[in-house]
Amino acid sequence: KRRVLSGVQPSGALHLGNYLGALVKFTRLQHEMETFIFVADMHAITVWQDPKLLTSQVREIAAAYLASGLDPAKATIFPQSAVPEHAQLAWVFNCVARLGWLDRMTQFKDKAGKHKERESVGLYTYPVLQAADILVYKATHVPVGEDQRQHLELTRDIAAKFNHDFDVPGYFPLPEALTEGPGARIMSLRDGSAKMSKSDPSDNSRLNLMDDADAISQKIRKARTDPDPLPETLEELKDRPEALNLIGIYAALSERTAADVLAEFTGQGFGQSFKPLLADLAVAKFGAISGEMRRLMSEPDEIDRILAAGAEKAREAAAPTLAEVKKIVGFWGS
Ligand code: AQP
Repeated sequence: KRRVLSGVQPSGALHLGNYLGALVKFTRLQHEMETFIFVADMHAITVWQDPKLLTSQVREIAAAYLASGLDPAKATIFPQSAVPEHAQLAWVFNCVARLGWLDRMTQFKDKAGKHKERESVGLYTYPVLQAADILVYKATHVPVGEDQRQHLELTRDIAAKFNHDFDVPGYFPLPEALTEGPGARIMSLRDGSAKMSKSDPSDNSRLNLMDDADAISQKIRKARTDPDPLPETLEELKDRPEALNLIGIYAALSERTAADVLAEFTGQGFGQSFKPLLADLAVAKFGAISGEMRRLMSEPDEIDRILAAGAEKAREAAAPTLAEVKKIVGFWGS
């Protein structure tokens, strides 16, 4: 049985990378497979979140899901913390995963920087909770951006070790990361070697879904580029990461290939017509989504109703796995 599971953290404003790397794919996949999409509030608190804001941030992510086309009749949409089976399975997986495996996770190293002893334990074990998020539904497909690939490998390692250690061959599926697509890795508008990220201190580095038309146009106008004209082939852009990124964004937003977009602008500089047209594209796309998000956010009860119904369905799907796992592990009363 093919099942999709993915989620986004309510830890700040959603940006173009989240939209193209994740949300667009969720919307497409809901028509192909049984789909579970959660709001990762338990992951969000691995770094400090203001308790007064967290609930509204959860609603905002839910609104972004709905505004970008997720249909609650097709996809199960729910807050992670409303399904305690995630955390319960995560504990078992904490005892399956090895320290050496987690020590290799580059995202932790990037986020923790020089002072890892000051980070929460949760930030370190976050990929183990992620494995539980996925496997508690025995999900087979996980649509994520390229930056999550290593965590997906870890999920597969945990699934395989659990199946082996407890002698239950094939019990957990080895889920597949769906990272392909034009938005797999959107880079910062200020630095073509860094990914576009919620936690980048510079707001000019990213296009937020809720940015207004002026902000979008200004950020694109200021986006770092180089003075050279656009070449004929993508191959010639390989040492020009900022240029390549903008072409990729244009292609993803207009649903064309990067080669096709490049051909249209060959010989021109960025300022001439490329950047103004890219701004128009982004304003049209984001304007429609943020307008719908605002409308949804003005009806929090409606969002809460969708989340509560989703949580109930998700628990129905997760509970049998947890009951089986307890039996497999040998816990009392199972
Ligand atoms: N730049 C990106 N390009 C493509 N996909 C991306 N994703 C994130 N950045 C890019 C994908 O968005 C989904 C949700 O991410 P998350 O909420 O778990 O946050 P994250 O992966 O930690 O990335 P963020 O949003 O930029 O936050 P910070 O600043 O905290 O790192 C995931 O599928 C992710 O791959």
